[in-house]
Amino acid sequence: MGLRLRRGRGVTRDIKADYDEHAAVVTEREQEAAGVKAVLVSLQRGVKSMGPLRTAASLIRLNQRKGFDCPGCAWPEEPGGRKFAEFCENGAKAVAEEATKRVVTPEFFARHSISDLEGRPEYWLSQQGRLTHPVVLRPGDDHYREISWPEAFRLIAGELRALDDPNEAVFYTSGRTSNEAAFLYQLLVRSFGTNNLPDCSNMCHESSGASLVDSIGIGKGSVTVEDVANSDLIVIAGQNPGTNHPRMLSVLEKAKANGAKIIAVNPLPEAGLIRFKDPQKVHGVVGHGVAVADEFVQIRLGGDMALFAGVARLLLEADDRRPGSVIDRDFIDTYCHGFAEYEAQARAVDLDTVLEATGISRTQLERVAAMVAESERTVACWAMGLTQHRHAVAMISEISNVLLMRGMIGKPGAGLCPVRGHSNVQGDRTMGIWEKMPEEFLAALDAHFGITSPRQDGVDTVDAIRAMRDGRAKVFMGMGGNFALATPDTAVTEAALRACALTVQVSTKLNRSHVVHGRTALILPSLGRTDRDVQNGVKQQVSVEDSMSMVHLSRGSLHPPGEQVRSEVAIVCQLARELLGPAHPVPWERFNGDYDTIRDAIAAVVPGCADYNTKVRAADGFQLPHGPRDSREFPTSTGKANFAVNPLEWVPVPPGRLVLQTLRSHDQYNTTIYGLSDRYRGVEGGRRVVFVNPADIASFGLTEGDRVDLVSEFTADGETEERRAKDFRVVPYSTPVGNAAAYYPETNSLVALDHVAARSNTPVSKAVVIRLEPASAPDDLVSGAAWDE
Ligand SMILES: Nc1nc2c(c(=O)[nH]1)N[C@H]1C(S)=C(S)[C@@H](COP(=O)(O)OP(=O)(O)OC[C@H]3O[C@@H](n4cnc5c(=O)[nH]c(N)nc54)[C@H](O)[C@@H]3O)O[C@H]1N2
Ligand SMILES: Nc1nc2c(c(=O)[nH]1)N[C@H]1C(S)=C(S)[C@@H](COP(=O)(O)OP(=O)(O)OC[C@H]3O[C@@H](n4cnc5c(=O)[nH]c(N)nc54)[C@H](O)[C@@H]3O)O[C@H]1N2
Ligand SMILES: [Mo]
Repeated sequence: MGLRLRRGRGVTRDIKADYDEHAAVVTEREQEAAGVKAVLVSLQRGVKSMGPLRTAASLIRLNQRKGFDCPGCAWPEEPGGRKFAEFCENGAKAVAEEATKRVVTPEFFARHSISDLEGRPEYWLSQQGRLTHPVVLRPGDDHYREISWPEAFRLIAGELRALDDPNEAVFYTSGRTSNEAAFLYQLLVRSFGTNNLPDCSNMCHESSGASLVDSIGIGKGSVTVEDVANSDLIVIAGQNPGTNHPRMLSVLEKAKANGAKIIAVNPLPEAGLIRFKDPQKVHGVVGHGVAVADEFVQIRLGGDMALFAGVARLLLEADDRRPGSVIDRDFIDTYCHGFAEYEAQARAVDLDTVLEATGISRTQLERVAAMVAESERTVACWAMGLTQHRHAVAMISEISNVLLMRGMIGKPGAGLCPVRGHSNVQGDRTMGIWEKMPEEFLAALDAHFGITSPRQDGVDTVDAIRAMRDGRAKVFMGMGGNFALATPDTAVTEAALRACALTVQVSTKLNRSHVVHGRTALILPSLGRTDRDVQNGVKQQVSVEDSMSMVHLSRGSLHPPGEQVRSEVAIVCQLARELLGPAHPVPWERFNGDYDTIRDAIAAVVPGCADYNTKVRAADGFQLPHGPRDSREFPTSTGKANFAVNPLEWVPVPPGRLVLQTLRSHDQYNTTIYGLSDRYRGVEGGRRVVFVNPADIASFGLTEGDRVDLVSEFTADGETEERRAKDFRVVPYSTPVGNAAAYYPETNSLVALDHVAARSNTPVSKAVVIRLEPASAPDDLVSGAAWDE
């Protein structure tokens, strides 16, 4: 088998295996991210779905000061003079997906019954185009049919009023919703009488929030883009920026040009971490790109807590040798709480355990510790590779511990940087989309509007599924997103949604959540980020917050896909009016007609948003206050930054088993599959692949290209449950022995609903114990059987 392995820099492939029909072809994997090819791919995709004029009109305005915010990721735009093309290949794909000229009309639903749509893969569903009309599926009917907006609102209000208790309804939000729509949506839900506001964040950075609130008192990152660019050491753990945050690569390149070193901590040698070509720079186009990572730590899944605990011990020992050279005692004495206890634990960390948990060598551990010790300005970035573990919250706290020891919070060029996913997921939280908003927020909301918000905590995503499964919740409404497919335990979630009396999806595109429906189901078509939003004859703008707490305006400019498509703000206001009646104290009509009035209310209620309308109109918007970052003030229970003391946890691999992570390919946006090309990993034409270390393939008696079922094993209360995902192709890959990887959402069915992170309740999507069995019949509803470009 012509497979060459090079440790540290990943696998170099010279295999070209031609698999049969519904399959993936493994080609040369690309070692460099971005570059000219990325620009070409984005233009091709744009012209294919939008046509040349819409492509030019949209990409010119993407992330520009007078344009719209990219619906891709939450990485900030660079302040000051923005570059002409402030977007990336995957941002352009996200725009092409939304701005497509294809449409899904009532005639489409007349042609395609639910039974027909149920058999269609997710990829096919999303390719049908933008939703243009509100449609309803009545009990017993097999087709969605057109319904007028007023009738749709009456139907929802009727079902909601018929509930015994407002807590029998669940109101989900995905992270693309604007600040204005999010603020009004939570206001509607709380006016109705429940805090049941689960969101995608529950499956995403909830662990970061839970950890950071305890450590530094605020659940948001403590750095700006300038800090990252001016740091001298950047740790990137559990994140694949080349695919998921490509614009971050230009900032990393800038930091490197300023002399920064980069440590990449990842089980996989991801292309963006190894090399990057900035298409905006000539040398990026013609040269060989910049080697991003100076140190690639190929860690075992879930080993990061041990890595940072090991580093902490080595830092303390280095400081013993040269007192005062490593540990920032002034910072610790002035600003921190709990160091003595933490120090005692860190000194006792067993380094052999660290090497076993991480799978790295003693010399590499020492190199990493030395880099951390020598740095004067350290930034630590992370994403789903850390948040979706059972011990995610403690793992992230261990990173904060190391940065606190070195005084790296609230100092230019240094700090904590959870890199958010959805473009406005952070803003939605700021606006009150959370099942347990603090009393301060609820009290301000009540005082401003004269309502009484409920005080009982609501359900998060996992608890919402349990509530629907057990008949405690009967109405589901989704403000964007794809609840059926993004959540864990697909069979359980689907049954839970089907048990509802009513499911309502506010969506731009068709997805699985429209097919997996309650007794009655509604699809309400909404405008997206790129669309022009006109109310009362006046063009409206919305605002969003990025991963670094910068708030700014976004103005869509494209012609909407149909006359009937309404903005999320309008949908919320009109539903509220119907549900809550004309006597309700909130001025819903006024909000609907002029978004400036919503921003005035946000200014009165949301902390840090005073004078919102003015500040958000500044050229680059404004930055929300952040005590630790701005003035080393830590609003925690102790009033200081807290060292966290947690028992060391990691993820051992049971004999004969693999630990599987579920992750994104280069050609998808969460559950939306753009295409079947995971270019950087060298997989083309299919998605049902499982990446396995060649030594494991050999030890299981398998060979490359074999077809297997993935059978997950989850043990709770002494009982082991099994779940099966059928027919995956084995691909040899540079992943640690015992660790495997496969794509989300094809593998969500393997994640047990009860397998969640301690304290954040986030599904454990990055450590699923599986065994491989010979493949049974295929069962592929996500990516489809064949790829016919
Ligand atoms: N194009 C595109 N952009 C996106 C998205 C998309 O789907 N497509 N999704 C958006 C969203 S909502 C989010 S949250 C982000 C997600 O951004 P990422 O977090 O980058 O997404 P994943 O694909 O889940 O990748 C997880 C990475 O962590 C590594 N990893 C897994 N387990 C571990 C571990 O235990 N330790 C360490 N150190 N590393 C580990 C994996 O190998 C992989 O590189 O991207 C956002 N941007
Ligand atoms: N196994 C596994 N599961 C995971 C993850 C993982 O890594 N592994 N990652 C988790 C993470 S990080 C996240 S964030 C969640 C994502 O969960 P979601 O946010 O629920 O899922 P998306 O796939 O992003 O939602 C896509 C749908 O949103 C709708 N949409 C797009 N834009 C708009 C808009 O502007 N307005 C409205 N109203 N609708 C819009 C479209 O109809 C589209 O079909 O999945 C989680 N699930
Ligand atoms: Mo996410």
